[in-house]
Amino acid sequence: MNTTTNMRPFPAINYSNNAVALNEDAAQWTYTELRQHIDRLASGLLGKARDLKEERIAFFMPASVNYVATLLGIWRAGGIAVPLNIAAAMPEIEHALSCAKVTRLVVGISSPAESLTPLFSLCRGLNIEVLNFSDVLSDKIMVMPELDIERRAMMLFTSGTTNKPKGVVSTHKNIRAQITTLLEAWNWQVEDSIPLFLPLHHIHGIINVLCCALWIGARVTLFARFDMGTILARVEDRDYSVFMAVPTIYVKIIGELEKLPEPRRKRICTGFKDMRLNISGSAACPVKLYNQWKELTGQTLLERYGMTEIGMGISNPYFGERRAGAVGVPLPGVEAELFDEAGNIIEGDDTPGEIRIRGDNVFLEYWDNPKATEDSFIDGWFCTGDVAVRETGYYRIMGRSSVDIIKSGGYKLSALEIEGTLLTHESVAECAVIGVEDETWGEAVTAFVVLKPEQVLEYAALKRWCETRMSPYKIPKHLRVVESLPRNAMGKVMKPELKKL
Ligand code: MLC
Ligand code: AMP
Repeated sequence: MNTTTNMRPFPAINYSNNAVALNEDAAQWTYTELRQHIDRLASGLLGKARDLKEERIAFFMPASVNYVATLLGIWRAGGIAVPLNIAAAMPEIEHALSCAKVTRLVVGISSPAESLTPLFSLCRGLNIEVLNFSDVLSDKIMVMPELDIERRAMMLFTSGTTNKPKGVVSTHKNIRAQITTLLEAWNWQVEDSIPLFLPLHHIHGIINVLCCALWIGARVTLFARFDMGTILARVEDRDYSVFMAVPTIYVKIIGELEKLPEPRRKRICTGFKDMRLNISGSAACPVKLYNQWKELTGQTLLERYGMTEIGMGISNPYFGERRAGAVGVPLPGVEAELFDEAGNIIEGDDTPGEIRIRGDNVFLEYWDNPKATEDSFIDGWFCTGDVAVRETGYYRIMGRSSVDIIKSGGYKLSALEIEGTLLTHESVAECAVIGVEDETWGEAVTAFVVLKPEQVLEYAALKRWCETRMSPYKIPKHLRVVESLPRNAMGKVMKPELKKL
């Protein structure tokens, strides 16, 4: 394959298309208009340079046309896009900016300036230039660099079994593979219309929704947050043909539908039924939820499995059986196998093992962390840490090899990172964080704390304390103050024992 292609951000996007690419509030942007916006942003970032040469450019913006232009503009100009979590606390943003060695940060024009003051002073301290989106737009369109497809394109931060999140670096080739497999597997159509309400610092929103839709030429309606009222009203109006969400969102929608008067509930359910596809992913979809959704809307949820490092790996089929509680079969172009503890491939069904993945979809590296990168690959296979079993060829996720990873509402959280922060609380002597099964969140973050002598700690006070130190979704939902933590002979906390409590 010729790898030095005319690798504009999306070679397959038809920018001369006068169809609507993006809806934001009442505004519509055609593909032609979007292209102009991207080119102006890319040109502004380039200035006199011919190529951004993998400069890490961060951006802090809710889902918006400006967000899309920044992401695609950085790709077009040869930079590495670092989308930041707009709900993150300052210490988390500081970690991302300094880990990625970001040199410039683009902020959205609609953000009220005073809320950005802490971010601005943080950037000053880190010597990062802050740019306002509208000031970057250039009227003079520059010649864009020809990019090798193997070049780095994006860095997303993911929590893991380490204290601080790692920067997952994907190349243009990885991103292309992650998109094209889904276009094929899920039968994306140019006529498709999809709402995008997921956070845009993770692949679910970025790749599965935004990039797939734009690549095929479909329409994306952007929401700065999960605005259930407006989204359900649009579903009722038959605005969308595809819907992608995490299980928590389906749980929340069902809760809302149950509160609505019968005629309206029916109209919204028919809106879902008439779509061509409803997808659930990022966390396990319980069989109960799959059945409830089917009963309520007539839609058979398509569940799939993915990870920041690999994009999507395994999916139930678009045509064919979508099995409850299973994530399906490997996607086109993705190699997936189960491995036993001795490192052998498990042939056949019914024996659990670790999912390992190979293919162009698999990321390049953890940024500036060759040790973590090396440790996560064995013989070219990326080791996901997820355990699954095959049943008549379909993969069923059984859990994770680490108790230190929690999935809450689709977000992957590191118990160690949360523990590390809680340990800086003046009243806390020891702590252990686990995920406890929860109908809405999948797992609810629960903190077990041993206090220093003569200290007291109420949940409300701890929550307030956490608010400036971690993203809202990491804040423990439950606090248990205990006399001591159960430890094994090596002194390690026995988290399974805590789960029993
Ligand atoms: C919000 N809250 C959460 C939470 N989200 N608590 C725990 N876990 C979460 N995920 C809390 C807030 O702190 C707040 O608490 C209260 O819930 C209401 O906040 P909200 O912002 O109004 O909630 P809502 O908008 O309903 O958000 C829920 C959600 C959101 C499900 C829409 O969490 C979300 O967008 N999740 C998706 C994450 C995602 O995209 N993951 C994909 C990663 S990529 P309080 O106490 O202040 O009221 C990946 C790979 C793959 O996993 O396979 O896709
Ligand atoms: P992230 O690192 O945020 O990309 O999260 C990836 C993790 O989400 C995977 O390693 C799995 O543990 C989990 N995950 C994603 N999809 C599913 C699914 N359908 N069922 C169970 N777990 C899932």
